[in-house]
Amino acid sequence: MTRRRAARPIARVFAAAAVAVVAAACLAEEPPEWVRVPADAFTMGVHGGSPDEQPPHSVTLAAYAITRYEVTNAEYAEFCEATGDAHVPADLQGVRDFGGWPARAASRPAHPVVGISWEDASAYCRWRGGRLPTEAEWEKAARGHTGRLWPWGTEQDPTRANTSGEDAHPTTAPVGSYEAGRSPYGIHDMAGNVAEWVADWYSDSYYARSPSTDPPGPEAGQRRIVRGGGWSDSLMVSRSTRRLGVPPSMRAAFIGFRIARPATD
Ligand SMILES: [Ca+2]
Repeated sequence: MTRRRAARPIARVFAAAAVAVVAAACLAEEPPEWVRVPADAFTMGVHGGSPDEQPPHSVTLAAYAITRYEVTNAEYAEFCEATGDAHVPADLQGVRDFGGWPARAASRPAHPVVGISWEDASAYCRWRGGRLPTEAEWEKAARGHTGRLWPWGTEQDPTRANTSGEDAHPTTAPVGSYEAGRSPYGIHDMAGNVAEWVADWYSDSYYARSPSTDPPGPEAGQRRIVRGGGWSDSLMVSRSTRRLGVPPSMRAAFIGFRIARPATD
């Protein structure tokens, strides 16, 4: 984990200039693209996976919307410009080719934002008028109704997602780079690229007692959940049912997020 550094005056000048460039570039962009997921039931969890993925059980969700892509550096830079130092991503100069912030946003605007905590992600979602998806909403958006293991189906195909077994992108890829890896709802990068924060606390026994309608997750816990695996994970870790609990303060180079909100129609 990288600790947030206090910005010195010259660094603040550079930061303001770089953010201004990024923000100017963003003015002409579309707002986040939303995908509506209709109200109905799906199977959550899987036989034969890790113990915390079992038992598979039917879950019915109200209609909701979720963003087609992971939140990008350029989108997150707008948030930083509006909120100052409160939610600046971690400096990742020691991690592969990521570099610091805001230089990272300027050099890789279409890549998913990384180095943000669960609270950073939650605050961003509120700022955009949404929230993090629940764990159930995330899994339904990833695999649909047919019990798929990955968003595209049950075939173990490393060319359909940015994971550790795929060489075109050593770390993150621009969001939406894997057209053939889309979920049944046309949502991108639900396997790989960055693992994604969801709203719920983690409990390894939750599936045995969770409500069958709109499960909100445990009331309390020590870890939050990330889903879908990232660029440094194997394809097996990127399965749509795989659950990972991590400290909510973790600000890692492989964790990002996307936004959800209630359906409006
Ligand atoms: Ca992802």
